Amino acid sequence: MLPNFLKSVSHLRPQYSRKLIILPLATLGIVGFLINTHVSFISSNGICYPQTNIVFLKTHKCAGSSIQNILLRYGDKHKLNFVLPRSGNYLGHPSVFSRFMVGPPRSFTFNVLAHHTRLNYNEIKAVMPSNSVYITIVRDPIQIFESSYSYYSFDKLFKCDIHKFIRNLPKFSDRFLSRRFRGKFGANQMFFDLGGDPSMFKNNTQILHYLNKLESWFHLVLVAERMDESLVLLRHLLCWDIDDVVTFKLNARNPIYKSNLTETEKQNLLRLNHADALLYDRFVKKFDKEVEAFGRERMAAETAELNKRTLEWYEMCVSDEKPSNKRKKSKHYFNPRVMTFQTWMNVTNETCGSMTAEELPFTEQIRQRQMAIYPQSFKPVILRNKTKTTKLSLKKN
Ligand SMILES: *[C@@H]1O[C@H](CO)[C@@H](O)[C@H](O)[C@H]1NC(C)=O
Ligand SMILES: *[C@@H]1O[C@H](CO)[C@@H](O)[C@H](O)[C@H]1NC(C)=O
Ligand SMILES: *[C@@H]1O[C@H](CO)[C@@H](O)[C@H](O)[C@H]1NC(C)=O
Ligand SMILES: *[C@@H]1O[C@H](CO)[C@@H](O)[C@H](O)[C@H]1NC(C)=O
Ligand SMILES: CC(=O)N[C@H]1CO[C@H](CO)[C@@H](O)[C@@H]1O
Repeated sequence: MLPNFLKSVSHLRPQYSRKLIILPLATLGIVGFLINTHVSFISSNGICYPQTNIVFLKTHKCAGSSIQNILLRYGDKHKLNFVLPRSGNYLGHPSVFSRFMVGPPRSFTFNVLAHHTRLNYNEIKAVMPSNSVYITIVRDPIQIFESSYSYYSFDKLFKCDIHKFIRNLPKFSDRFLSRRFRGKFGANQMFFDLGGDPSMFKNNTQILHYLNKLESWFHLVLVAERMDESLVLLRHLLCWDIDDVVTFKLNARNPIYKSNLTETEKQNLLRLNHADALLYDRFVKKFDKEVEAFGRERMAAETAELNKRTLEWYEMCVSDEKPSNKRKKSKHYFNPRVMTFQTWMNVTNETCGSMTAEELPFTEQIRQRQMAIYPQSFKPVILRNKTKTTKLSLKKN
């Protein structure tokens, strides 16, 4: 007899063969126990079970595109089901995630959520399997703000360049400083993306309370400045192969647009992004502990191996890096400062294609596949009437 939790696992993952499920049977108990204790899925005899139910909360300007690419690749390869909007690449935001943004999971199971949304933990929990692994990524808030300033044209939002903006910080009203570009982008971006309400930004008690919640929800919080270690921890958490976590760091900011802030300017920006500063500090400390627990030497060996593998793939796949081209009719916010990878014309390896794929076309390809198999996994079509909106098929059950 299969124990109950195993039945639910085999039920949730029809795409995996029996063998894969039986093989780690003896260790599943340990894995099941370790699932809540963060980065140590591998049991003492070295057998672990590949995780296929994953929530990646993609924070803005945190190198999240690299992690997203890894998840899209893996999910595409293993025919997993994605939580996807009917079009585009946003699930809400600035509105927080809601189960009504996607079809109700009944005859199918969602496996991966890897697209931009604003966290509402309970709503995500309502559509994702209960054994999902929750991941997000943080980055130095000064870098995020500086990067956002050029990427999202904050010069228009705040009507001045970043240096003047910082100089005038004490003169600006709270209301002015809480502006968000397109309602989405502004100060304390990570906190905002992770579902924190801007009303909390100045209250330490509330910030710390929310950070405790985040810490209890996420199995692993990656650190953008420490991408190699992050990828190694991610690989072990998910029990994936090394090639699964190779990434070429897509969406990097074009170096010619890098600005140059003084130490004082940085300190002032940190005060503006106070909630994010506390968040970053908390999760970097936690990350340090996890690397420590993983073992420093073991980590050094594994990051070296990953870098070697990444270089091999890069040399095989990438011929050049160029600014991305504006796609006609794209609703996606376009910025010419984003670099993309060009692949060799003579290399046909499919993995090269997916490793260098941009988010939108890759998402579209996955959506088409999933739409053909599980059209009901997408938000039901809404018939719009002049006066009222009718939701179809949501009310059943
Ligand atoms: C901060 O939030 C806590 C808890 O909601 C509240 O008791 C306290 O009065 C707030 N502090 C300030 C300065 O608003
Ligand atoms: C592809 O073309 C490049 C440059 O022309 C060459 O250096 C490389 O070896 C070729 N790769 C393969 C697999 O033929
Ligand atoms: C792509 O390249 C990798 C690494 O060289 C290789 O293991 C894999 O089999 C290739 N895939 C195809 C479809 O040729
Ligand atoms: C639009 O609303 C009117 C009045 O309520 C109704 O008669 C009509 O059937 C509605 N059309 C659609 C397409 O739902
Ligand atoms: C000292 C220095 O390099 N200053 C440069 C900082 O960046 C601005 C533009 O972003 C340049 O105009 C300055 O020369």
